Amino acid sequence: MKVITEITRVSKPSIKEFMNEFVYLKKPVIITDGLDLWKAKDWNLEILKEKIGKKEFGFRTEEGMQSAIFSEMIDRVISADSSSEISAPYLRNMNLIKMFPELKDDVSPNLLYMKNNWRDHWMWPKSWPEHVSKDLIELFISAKGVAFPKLHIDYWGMDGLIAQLHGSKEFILYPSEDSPYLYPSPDNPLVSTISDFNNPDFNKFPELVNATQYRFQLNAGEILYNPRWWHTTLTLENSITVIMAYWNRENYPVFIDEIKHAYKNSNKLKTFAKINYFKGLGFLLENFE
Ligand SMILES: O=C(O)CCC(=O)C(=O)O
Ligand SMILES: [Fe+2]
Repeated sequence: MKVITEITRVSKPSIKEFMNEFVYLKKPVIITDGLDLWKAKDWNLEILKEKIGKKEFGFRTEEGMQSAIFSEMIDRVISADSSSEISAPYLRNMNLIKMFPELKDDVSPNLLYMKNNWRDHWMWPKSWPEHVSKDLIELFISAKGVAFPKLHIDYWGMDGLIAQLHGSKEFILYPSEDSPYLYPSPDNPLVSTISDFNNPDFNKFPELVNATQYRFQLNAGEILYNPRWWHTTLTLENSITVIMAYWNRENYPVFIDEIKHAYKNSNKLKTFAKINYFKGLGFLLENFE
């Protein structure tokens, strides 16, 4: 298996450069300084604890949603870093605006690199599909040593803008065309059945030798653009990350396929109307963007 530890890093690219050199070519990139206007770039765990306090909140786990008290969980994350006995769960995929509206001003204005995100167009529906609602910003908080559970490709055909606000993470990426070498699960082709990438079992997964792994660190203040590649993470230092879904002409056909699949058992007429609305919107955006 080829391992590449370099990823292109660019400082304040113009939106045109970002689109032409990365989005349309489906190439990942780290923008080293795109978060200047966000107060969130100065966040740390203590600041979030102070802002949110004892609020009850929900986070996603492999076993389903779990709820907890925010300040207590942050204390657990902080102590997990210095103790080998205490562990803290990955507080992940939290809907920032919905759950923590008090943080909204800190993640405004919209990032420059979200400018051509079709999701943000005024004609994009506000609340459908409901899992990828227009203003969704997902928040992730993790202690050093915590890993994302699976190598995967994101749902809904989305690309991702991943803003590292505090601490650092190691990212492992594989190009989307490496899918044949990554043993996708028979139940879910977007999730790989390989779990250990430090010491992969090449006897069990012989095709993996043909894949190209990109492995690099994402540091505080940086934004990673992931063009719908396979990805997973390991937290290197206590971390706060936000992720925003991104659609444009290059991944829109996959989005349309995914909504067709996801709603295949729903009301046929309504789904048909909605899919056609999205198809029409795609045509307009592609031709008049
Ligand atoms: O751990 C991370 O930052 C990645 C999260 C992710 O890929 C996801 O939620 O889809
Ligand atoms: Fe993901």
